[in-house]
Amino acid sequence: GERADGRPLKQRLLVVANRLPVSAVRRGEDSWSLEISAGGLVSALLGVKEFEARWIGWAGVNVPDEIGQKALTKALAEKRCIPVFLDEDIVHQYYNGYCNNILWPLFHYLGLPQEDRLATTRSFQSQFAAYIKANEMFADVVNKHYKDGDVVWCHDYHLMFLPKCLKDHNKGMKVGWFLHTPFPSSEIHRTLPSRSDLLHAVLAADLVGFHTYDYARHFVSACTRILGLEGTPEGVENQEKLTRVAAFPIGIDSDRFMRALENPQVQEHIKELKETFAGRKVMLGVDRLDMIKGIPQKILAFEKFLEENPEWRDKVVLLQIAVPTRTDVPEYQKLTSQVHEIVGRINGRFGTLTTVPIQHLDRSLDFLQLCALYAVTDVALVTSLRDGMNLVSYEFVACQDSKKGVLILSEFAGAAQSLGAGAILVNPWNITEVANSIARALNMSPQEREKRHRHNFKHVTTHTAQEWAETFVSELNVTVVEAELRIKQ
Ligand code: ADQ
Repeated sequence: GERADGRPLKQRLLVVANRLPVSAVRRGEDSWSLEISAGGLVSALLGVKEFEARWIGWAGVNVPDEIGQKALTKALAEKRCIPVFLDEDIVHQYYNGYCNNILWPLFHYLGLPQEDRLATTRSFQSQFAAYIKANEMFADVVNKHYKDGDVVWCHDYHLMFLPKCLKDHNKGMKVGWFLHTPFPSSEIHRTLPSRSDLLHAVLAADLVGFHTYDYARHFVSACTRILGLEGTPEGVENQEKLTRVAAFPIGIDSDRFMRALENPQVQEHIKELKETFAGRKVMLGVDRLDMIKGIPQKILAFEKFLEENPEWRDKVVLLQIAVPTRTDVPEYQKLTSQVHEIVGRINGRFGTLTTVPIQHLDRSLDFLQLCALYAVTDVALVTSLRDGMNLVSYEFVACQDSKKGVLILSEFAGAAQSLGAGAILVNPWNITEVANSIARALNMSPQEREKRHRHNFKHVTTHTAQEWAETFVSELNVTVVEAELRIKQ
């Protein structure tokens, strides 16, 4: 619907993220099949009724020809998605290179890759140039679709240049930027050769959001120490302009998980899983196979637990579901073999003819299977070395209202700030501490489990993804209005 003045009835929200929430498969010269992938962000925004969301992003495929691009654009329009076309070289340098090989590890405290330590190396500079170019390509698409009154919400470390590109083109655009990863200490950020350019580009936004107060504080410190700007409780003073900086902890669509548990197919899966693991306690890890998730550390802690608690050896199983990601990046290939080697060794050491202590899968599970698995789990193990939030811990809690299992959670996940009182918090680098926590979780009294679960369940069901998205966007609207008032005064 439209108003009399031609503006849409609901405020339009342009959500810009590196990847569109669809997977696209080409079926012919001008035909595509599309599948919506219901990640956290998608379900968050589906629930938001005040806004009419449109998605802008890369469809994850290389489409060099015009016929294919046209057909894909048309197919995506039905899903309210607008594609940004990136060619293979840009994807290699911007996505695999600058985003995943430089910013991702740096923001998770893993440092810069050795060969790129000097800004003078060609690869760093050309990757950074590709990063800016890619961000400009996203901006072009946003500018083409933007209408007065729209809100533009940019997501994540892939698009740190986007706020600047957008504001350079149109000062009046409402632009917000949200980071899904941690923002590291300013001492880490300052090692990045392009540290200042990135900070300035983000500061062009009206509102900058992070999962936790600590990340927001690190960002403000980086701006004051590296750029010499003024930090205030509101954000960062940038000459004539205030950029508002705040924490907006994400959540999940908890109802979607709880509804799924009532689905007959899920009930059937639950029954099968219970039969398969009868007589054993189930421990669960669900992660993208990424170095930040601390998977080797988790498995080594489980080994130590088995070593020290022989009475548990045939009474517990660890199911580790690890979805392969970024398989083009060599570090990720190395991690896969490292994990396989440790799992093989431990299963060789503690397995019997009929059972193994660790079942490791290199794949993702569909939503209904995942829910069933969460529901039958006794102890979930989240041992991220760093993690912006970690939604797996939230999803586990949402599915545990009848079982009341225990969550072991890394203190370096953003979720530790919200689920800390209900979970057993651990330092994932301390293998002994994690092993002891496994023993404690398996032996915990039902009363204590109930009490801890109540705390987390309340949090997860009241701090939802929908509420997160609404809060961010309404805060962005308010921020812009306040800024206009300040200028008029
Ligand atoms: P991720 O690093 O991807 O997200 P996480 O928050 O745990 O981490 O979300 C992963 C999602 O993928 C979950 O919804 C989970 O169910 C799903 N998933 C993971 N492994 C799976 C498997 N084996 N099979 C099926 N599904 C699987 C980034 C940041 C996080 C931050 C989120 C949201 O790194 O810190 O919480 O964004 O901001």
